[in-house]
Amino acid sequence: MTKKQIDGKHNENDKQQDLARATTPPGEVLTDNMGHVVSDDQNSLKAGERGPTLLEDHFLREKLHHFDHERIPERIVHARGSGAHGYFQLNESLADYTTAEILTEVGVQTPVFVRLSTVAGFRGSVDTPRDVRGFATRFYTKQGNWDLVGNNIPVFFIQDAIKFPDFVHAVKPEPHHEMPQASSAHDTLWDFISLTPESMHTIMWAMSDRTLPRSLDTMDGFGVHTFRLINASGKATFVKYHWKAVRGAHSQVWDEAMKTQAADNDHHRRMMWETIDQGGTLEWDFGVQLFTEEQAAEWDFDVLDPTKIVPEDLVPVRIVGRMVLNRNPDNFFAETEQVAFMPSNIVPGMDFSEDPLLQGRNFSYLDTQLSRLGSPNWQALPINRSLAPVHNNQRDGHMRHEINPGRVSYFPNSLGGNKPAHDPERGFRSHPVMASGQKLRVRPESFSDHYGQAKLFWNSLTPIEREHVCKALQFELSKVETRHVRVAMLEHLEQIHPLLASQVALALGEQPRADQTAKLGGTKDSPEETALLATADAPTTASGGLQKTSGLSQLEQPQSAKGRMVAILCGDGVDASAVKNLQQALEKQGAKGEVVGPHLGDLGGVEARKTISNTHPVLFDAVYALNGMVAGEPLAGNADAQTFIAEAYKHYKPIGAQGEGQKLVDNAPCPDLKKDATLGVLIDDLDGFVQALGQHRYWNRVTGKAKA
Ligand code: HDE
Repeated sequence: MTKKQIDGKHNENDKQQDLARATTPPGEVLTDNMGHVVSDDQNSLKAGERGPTLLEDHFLREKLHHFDHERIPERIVHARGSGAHGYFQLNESLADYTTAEILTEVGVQTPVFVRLSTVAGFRGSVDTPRDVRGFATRFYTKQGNWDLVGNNIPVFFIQDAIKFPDFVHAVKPEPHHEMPQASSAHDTLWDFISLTPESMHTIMWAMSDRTLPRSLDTMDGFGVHTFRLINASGKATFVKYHWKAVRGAHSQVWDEAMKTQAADNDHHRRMMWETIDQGGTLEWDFGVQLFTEEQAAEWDFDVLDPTKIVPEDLVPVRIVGRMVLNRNPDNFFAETEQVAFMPSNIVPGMDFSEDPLLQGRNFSYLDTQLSRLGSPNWQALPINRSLAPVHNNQRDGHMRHEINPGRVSYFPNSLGGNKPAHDPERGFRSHPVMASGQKLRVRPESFSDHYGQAKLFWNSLTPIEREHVCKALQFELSKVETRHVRVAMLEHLEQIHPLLASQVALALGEQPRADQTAKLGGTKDSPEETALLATADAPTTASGGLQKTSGLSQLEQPQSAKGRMVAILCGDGVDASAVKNLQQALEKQGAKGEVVGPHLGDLGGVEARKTISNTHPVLFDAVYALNGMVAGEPLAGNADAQTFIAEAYKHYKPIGAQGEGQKLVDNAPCPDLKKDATLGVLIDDLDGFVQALGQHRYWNRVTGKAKA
């Protein structure tokens, strides 16, 4: 049995079993694609030992033919992604709102495949640029596939699908020189944004910490659009879907994200792979915001507008289930690359809303699969096929896999007993939404407030998060070469908050508004700056009367050490029992300690699997210093190890040290570093260190006093 065997966790209709039918075990003997045993596929057939290759060589031709056609077009957006299998389990029934079995059958584990992606970069780009992340989930339900194709931020840049090609052309690398790769910091994107006021709320999210996730399982997910749920008596309720990271949503800081790209292009993908490979899981709570059409009609924003959230202070998120990812794909191409999500994959008991972005997506995803996967039979690929049986009169096309017996492929028919038959009871029925009116190419007036929720977002962030937004805008806009684009953006920022606009103006060499001239502190991360950004909330509109709301700041997140990676810095002759104690203490909390030594292998009873020079502090959540020697000198004197500590401090990460390790902390080239437990530097305090991991970052290092 391979690892595709049933693990007892999933329901009867197990996708694992289904995929196993398509999985070819490695063979003993080499054959060609028609099953002929091959005697030699390393030398082509030639006329004489040194002669030309013969066209007759059908083995050569077949091998090259297949190779020549191995590539398929990558996704036009979300090209770079990583996938994993798992299950979804409902813990609270939503039967009052829907007939969808996946949302009513408590305790059933439904197989899922999830693909998490960046948006702008190509398939071979990096994992940690500043970018929105795709969060696409396929539920293989008993009623057919349900795809929830969302993002890690709850709003989108445009309000109408017809603008999507323009937006994507603007954000992708510029067409004349194909630069920059996987980055939004360039003229065409900001030109488009500056001319598209509806993008202001989303651009605030894009410039926030949300777009620098620490790992794939420390980001939340959002269905973005308003959908409908339909109950047994045909009543519709509006719903917004949420994924809340069980480990909490946490981010990297910008300097760290940039360095991560250099240290490991595949950092997020590798973390997800290794976590699962080592028996761990990635987990999210599934939540819904439920509200009626009547409630929605009361609010000063339109729930059909995808640039708006429904603030959690208006409608709390009700957690009703959990998703667990626990199995890596067997083959990246067959599963992660060929998976084809579609927002139009919904099941009875659900329906769309009239959100014009969603309506356009329902066309676009179906359409794109044809150019990416090459045939209308892409739905029969193992990763795409439904666990619910498929019967209809669709036939033929390139690469047809099914063999449909009989002569009936039409309806109505008498020759086949009028089958497959319609089933009005079990079948999908659109909710009878009233729709009438003139044909108009317009945007509704109710979509016209573009700054209200941008302000709500700004107000709801903590000072340190505001500072990060401010710095991101300073960085991104300073990369824009065209001055009028930069200036146009300042005018928009002015509408969100004059202080924000002024701070960005200063960095761009523009004149800040006269009453907002307070300078940035001068030094990076200065107390003055943070205090400045703590001031003055903006008045909001389009937010249901709220000034700020919960659910937006990442610093409200749960504190847990689970999944945290700790670098244990040590040298030859390290105190092996100290390493083991630390590792055990970490494991107890679900964290992991990786020994980082001067070389690979044995350090004296402890094995180093990473070295000080082959890894980097940005790849860890915290550092713990112990003792030992490096090339005959004490670890504390090693410059690279000292820098390791300094970098971790600079990125606000917990630092621990024990015994001799303390000297390494003393020697770190970081004048601000204080051995102060309240700043997350814990000396000879193992328990305190493990607890500190839960806090993720010590933002109070910025101010020394101001609270995050
Ligand atoms: Fe997508 N989007 N999108 N998008 N999107 C695609 O579909 C599109 C939008 C999202 O891991 C493409 O199969 C249009 C919003 C994710 O395979 C394409 C519009 C949200 C993924 C496409 C949007 C998303 C895609 C490219 C505006 C969050 C990756 C390949 C009307 C709610 C799925 C593909 C995966 C992928 C079109 C806007 C999320 C071209 C036309 C809003 C997570 O069809």
